[in-house]
Amino acid sequence: QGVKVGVVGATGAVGQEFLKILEERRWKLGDLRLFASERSAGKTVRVLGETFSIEAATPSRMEGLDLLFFSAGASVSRELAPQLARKGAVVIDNSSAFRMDPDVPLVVPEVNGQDAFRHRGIVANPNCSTIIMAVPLWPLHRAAGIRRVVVSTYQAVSGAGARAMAELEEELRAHVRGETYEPAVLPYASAERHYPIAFNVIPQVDRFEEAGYTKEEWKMVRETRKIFHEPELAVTATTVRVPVLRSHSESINVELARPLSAEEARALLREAPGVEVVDDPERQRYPMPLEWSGKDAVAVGRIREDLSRPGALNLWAVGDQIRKGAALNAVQIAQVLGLLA
Ligand code: A2P
Ligand code: 11C
Repeated sequence: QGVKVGVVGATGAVGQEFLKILEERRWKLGDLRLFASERSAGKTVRVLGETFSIEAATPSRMEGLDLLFFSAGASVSRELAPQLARKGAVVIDNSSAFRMDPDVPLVVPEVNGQDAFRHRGIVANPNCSTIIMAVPLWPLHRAAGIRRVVVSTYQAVSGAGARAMAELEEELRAHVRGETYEPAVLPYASAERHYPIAFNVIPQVDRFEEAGYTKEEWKMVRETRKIFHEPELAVTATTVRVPVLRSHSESINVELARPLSAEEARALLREAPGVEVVDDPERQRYPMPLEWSGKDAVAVGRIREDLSRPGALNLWAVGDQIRKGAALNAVQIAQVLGLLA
């Protein structure tokens, strides 16, 4: 008995975090199988006191599993997820492959958990920056109606993968040694030009798309509209990479139809699921990525009225993008569906 779980991309940053959450929660599983690319086949991993062999991800090997977590990139998801869904498995997909597909629910459990039940075998997990913004904005939207959101992100290098983390570290080491280091990963691996991230900020996350917005910026706009069921919601984003290893931060300006005082907003956010208010300027308390890594909640601080515009508020949100921004959100979707309990 017990649910039979597969993790596709088990050697990656999100897959590893997923296994960590499984260990913490100690659910009784019927089976646990770990998949990655052929390069990793045969490697072993210790989970829940047992040794597991990594298997190459092929559909035949995944037959019979009930619940699959995919975090191996959009092309792997596109190739494998629909076949598995057709055979009756539930796939929770962390890639961007199906997020905007009208037949696939895009779910942040604190916001639109009920949408998960409309799945036809695939549920999509949103982009990390979108999740970190959606969790604290939703209670404000419900209480006071959002008119417009202006967000700027401060995104950790781990969002761009293990190679980007190594690049930041190598650049710092080279600097200390008085040497130069030629960047090859950021802003994204296949970009024409690469820039250093140490002692720098790069106002480009992912490739450029229409209207001068990056793909990451469009994700924040389009995914938020879908999750909130507000197809016209006015959202504009500037996404920026900063020399932080883990956890994304976001400066959010939100204009409300019914003005809220900073104190009212703070009270709403204190009650909101998935949010922790860390907001005490007198004691210099506000969320920072260095202390927020590894935590489940999205932390919100610097809550204040925008004195330039009546009815608008400023917030500062920080979330562990590998945890709540990816692995934990996927686990919570499985919990909503009653597949992990
Ligand atoms: P592998 O370690 O074998 O390359 P990250 O996003 O942290 O880079 O992780 C990506 C994850 O996706 C890794 O577990 C990686 O496995 C896996 N992966 C990459 N390509 C494939 C593929 N073609 N089939 C299955 N898993 C893949
Ligand atoms: C980053 N947000 O920080 C990206 C990574 O759509 O799941 C996650 C991409 C995604 O670079």
